[in-house]
Amino acid sequence: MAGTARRASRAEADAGTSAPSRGKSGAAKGAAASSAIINHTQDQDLHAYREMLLIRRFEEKAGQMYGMGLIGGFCHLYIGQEAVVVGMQLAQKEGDQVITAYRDHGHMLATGMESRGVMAELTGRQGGYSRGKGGSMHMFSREKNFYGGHGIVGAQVSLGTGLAFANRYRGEDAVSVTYFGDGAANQGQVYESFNMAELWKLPVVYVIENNRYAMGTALNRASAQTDLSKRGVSFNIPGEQVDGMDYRAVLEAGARAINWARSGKGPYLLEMQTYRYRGHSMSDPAKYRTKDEVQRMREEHDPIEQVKRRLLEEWKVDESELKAIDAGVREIVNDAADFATNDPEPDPSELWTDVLK
Ligand SMILES: Cc1ncc(C[n+]2csc(CCOP(=O)(O)OP(=O)(O)O)c2C)c(N)n1
Ligand SMILES: [Mg+2]
Repeated sequence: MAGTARRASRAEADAGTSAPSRGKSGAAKGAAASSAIINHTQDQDLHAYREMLLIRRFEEKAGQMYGMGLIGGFCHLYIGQEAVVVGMQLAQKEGDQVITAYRDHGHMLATGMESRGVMAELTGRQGGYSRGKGGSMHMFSREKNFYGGHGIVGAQVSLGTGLAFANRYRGEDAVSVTYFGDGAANQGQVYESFNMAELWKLPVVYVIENNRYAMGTALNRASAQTDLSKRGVSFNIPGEQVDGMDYRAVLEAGARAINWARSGKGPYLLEMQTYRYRGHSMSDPAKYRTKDEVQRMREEHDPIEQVKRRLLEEWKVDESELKAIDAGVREIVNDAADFATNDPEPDPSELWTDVLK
């Protein structure tokens, strides 16, 4: 991919918002990787606040840019689900792999991929992670161990299981963190993957992001068993339901699951109970649920507001500190949007590169 997107913008590096391996989060990450008992610290809350806010603001900006016609094709926003990827990323260690579906911008930012490169891919510019040829659903970073971005529902579950197989085959201790939705949980290949993963004790953590809807279909209209943590039972895969709106709960369960997988015990399943605030994609007015339902989730469970309240009321962090974080995040996102608006489109000769022959 083009060097422009790869380089951290100065604002991004200054604010320490991208990779959890940088700055203050290092200690938290080490603790999570070595033990299931997590000491929640002020630094960890500040880190999570910053990371979740970056995803939220990035997605809001992507929504605006889509509305302005700068982004073509489909665009699936992650707003409301931020605590899932941020908590899981804190539980991971360097080298662990991430793979997910099409609602993927949050996952990319959490792995430390740069806002500029992600936004420029959305607008189809040459500085994008796939040189502007992939768009929202086709972005990868070998450097950050992000394996996409997949538009075929459930397909990434077999691919993520394959990553775990490769880790085992090569004798590497990396864990594959494989995300999928509540809708994808009804896909056949998910269960073929579960069977192989347990049979061969592959190091994979399956993270079901249960945001209660698959396009316009509520979970209970499409699933006979709505406790998705039980979906691995007939394969002997342990599972847990987790409050996916609280990054601390995600981190604790994530650390347990990752330790299990890394220590050779095989796969582990986590059902993250979460919620998406926006429609399935930008073209979905979300008429299958009430405005009250969305409002209630925002008011009572918002993952960012929870942390903000704790920082102000329990940790007694000065409001000005949070305002400085907000300003830093806005600067990164505005910079990414400017870059993605002004960067040139790929040269026509790029039509003939990266083609599988
Ligand atoms: C194999 C396949 N079938 C159907 C679709 C159309 N489709 C795209 S997203 C989606 C819903 C998936 O919902 P879920 O897994 O809950 O993920 P969410 O969008 O909620 O993140 C469907 C049916 C598809 N992309 N691929
Ligand atoms: Mg869903």
